[in-house]
Amino acid sequence: MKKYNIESLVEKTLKGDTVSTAKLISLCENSYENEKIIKLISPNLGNAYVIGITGAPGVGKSTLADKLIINLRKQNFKVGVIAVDPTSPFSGGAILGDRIRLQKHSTDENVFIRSMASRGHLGGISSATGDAVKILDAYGCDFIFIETVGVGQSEVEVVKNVDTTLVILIPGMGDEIQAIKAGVMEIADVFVVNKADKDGVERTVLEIEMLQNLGNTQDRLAPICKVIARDNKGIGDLGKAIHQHYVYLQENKLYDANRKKRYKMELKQIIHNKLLERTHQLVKENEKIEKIIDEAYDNKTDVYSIVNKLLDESMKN
Ligand SMILES: Nc1nc2c(ncn2[C@@H]2O[C@H](COP(=O)(O)OP(=O)(O)O)[C@@H](O)[C@H]2O)c(=O)[nH]1
Ligand SMILES: [Mg+2]
Repeated sequence: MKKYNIESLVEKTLKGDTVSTAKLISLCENSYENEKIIKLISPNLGNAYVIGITGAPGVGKSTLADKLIINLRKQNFKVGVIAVDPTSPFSGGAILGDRIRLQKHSTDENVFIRSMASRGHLGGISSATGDAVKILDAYGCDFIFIETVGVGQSEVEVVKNVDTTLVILIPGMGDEIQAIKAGVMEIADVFVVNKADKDGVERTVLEIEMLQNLGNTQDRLAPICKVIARDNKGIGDLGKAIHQHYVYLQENKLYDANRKKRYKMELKQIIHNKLLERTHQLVKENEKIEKIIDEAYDNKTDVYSIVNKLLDESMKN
């Protein structure tokens, strides 16, 4: 791989250079120098407010993000978007649609849009998006949106890494709401019923309320916003609901607490990945391992003693 001057890329990113920012995200995505990159930008992190947008394909996540961005741009905020693309070939059309829909902003240097494949990342998509969020934060974004299809566990992990999670539903999804409730009900900070131009909006709202009342142990009920993203209707109220969630977090000392919790999760994840890497290294085919296996095979030593010895040696390095 080509050699990159990481220091210079970081310096330019901190000054708001878009090309360097995109390059750093790509490098991190490929696990190239990501430790160095994150270390260098760390003193400049923590300013961006991160919003997750999750929901089934086609519910209008991109359309909604687009409208929220327009509002934020009117207030002169700098915005980043990370769209986690499902790699399923069936969603090819949706991905293309996304690009076109969000393209409008591509001439605006205060809107940075980035697509990421949901598979093929060494540390998992949540760590890949985590790094991208940090880089966009360093780049100077005030708000960062992460759009993800709320289906798999890994996507749920992604939205656990945000300040406010929007769960998007549309009318006529009764069964789907039931099906997704387990994973999604508790991560929703704000519910959005999009496509409120269609029949069955009140029913969907009612279904959400029923599920909320069922197992609710939280002291805060996620508000339900009815919007027509396509026609820019209800976006102002949704913006207010997001802001109110931010105020709620601050007033209840949850803003920092949640971020610390996330930091702990990230620590665990990185330790896990590093140990896994080390595990592979430890049992890699080599003379030493073969000798150990021979000894174990001849009952000269037991497996636990071997493991403890290997781990001790490895930790010293
Ligand atoms: N009827 C209606 N269609 C909408 C609305 N919002 C978005 N759409 C359409 O729904 C389709 C999917 O939107 P998209 O934003 O790509 O959904 P995503 O896959 O969740 O990102 C597009 O054809 C949009 O024009 C809405 O409020 N009402
Ligand atoms: Mg989309």
